[in-house]
Amino acid sequence: TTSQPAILIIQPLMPQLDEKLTQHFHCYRLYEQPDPAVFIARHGTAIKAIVTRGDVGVETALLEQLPECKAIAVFGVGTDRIDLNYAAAHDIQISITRDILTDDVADLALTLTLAFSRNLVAYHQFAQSGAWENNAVALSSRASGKRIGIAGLGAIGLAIARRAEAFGMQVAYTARTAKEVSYKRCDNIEQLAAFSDFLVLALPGSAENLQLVDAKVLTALGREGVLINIARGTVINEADLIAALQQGTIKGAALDVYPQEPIINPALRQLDNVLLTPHIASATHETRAQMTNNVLENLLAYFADGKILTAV
Ligand code: 8YV
Repeated sequence: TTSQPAILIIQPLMPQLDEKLTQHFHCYRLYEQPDPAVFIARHGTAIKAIVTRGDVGVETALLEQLPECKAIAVFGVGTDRIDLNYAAAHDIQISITRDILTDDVADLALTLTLAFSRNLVAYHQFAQSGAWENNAVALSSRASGKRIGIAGLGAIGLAIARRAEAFGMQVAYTARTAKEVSYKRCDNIEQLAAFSDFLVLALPGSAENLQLVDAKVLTALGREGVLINIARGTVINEADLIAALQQGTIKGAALDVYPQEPIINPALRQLDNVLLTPHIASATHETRAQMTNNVLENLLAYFADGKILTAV
């Protein structure tokens, strides 16, 4: 109804979340507008808050046209596509689904690591097709004892490190500041890559990390090295990665994120030494239900007393 606060939804959300938002707020959906500029000119001043996804964000040019919008609720933890300086300068509060998805994302990082080293997908196809009846079983690689380098030791990176440790792997990391952990800290990603059998990217997709993993880093990772990405596609120079995979500069890659989701570069899709998932690290029923509640509770708190709950 019109007495409910007006919020703007930037891109399609999961149906469960969209339904809950519709119950509590007057929802405008930017992605449904035939002419977004006309829509913003007409309704921009009515918008009090935005809901967006971690992987979608909000353009600064749009925020500039929403003078009454002082809250952004992110369905996710990524704020790489939100101008935090602009938000701070204009008293715009940003909430993220802090801590909720950490374990799921770390679980996927280890799932990819183990699935890659143990040839899980190829073995499944081999068994399911009946190929086993006429063919010898190929060998895979041991994961325990191997070196795992974690780029970015935030909550997710640390959860990955703990799991890798439990699997008997040797852990090293990079981070802007040293952490109180027993793991070896490397000065930069190239050094970490040189250390690693598995190089796991767990850093934000911020400007400073744009295409951080390039030909130099991949060469350092080496012919036996595997790249795992559960962060953002933008952290990798994709052309360099594809060349490295084609030429055997690295052994392989397991990826959950890509630069232009949901499009995956066809060159990447044609390779045998990749394991690809469609950005599902946080996509469990349990986590998505909690993320949904988090977004709703942050907005309800904001409209009740002007303060979001789980700030970035
Ligand atoms: C989600 C994410 O896939 O938290 C993030 O930043 O990338 C993921 O949790 C996304 O935000 C929702 O589609």
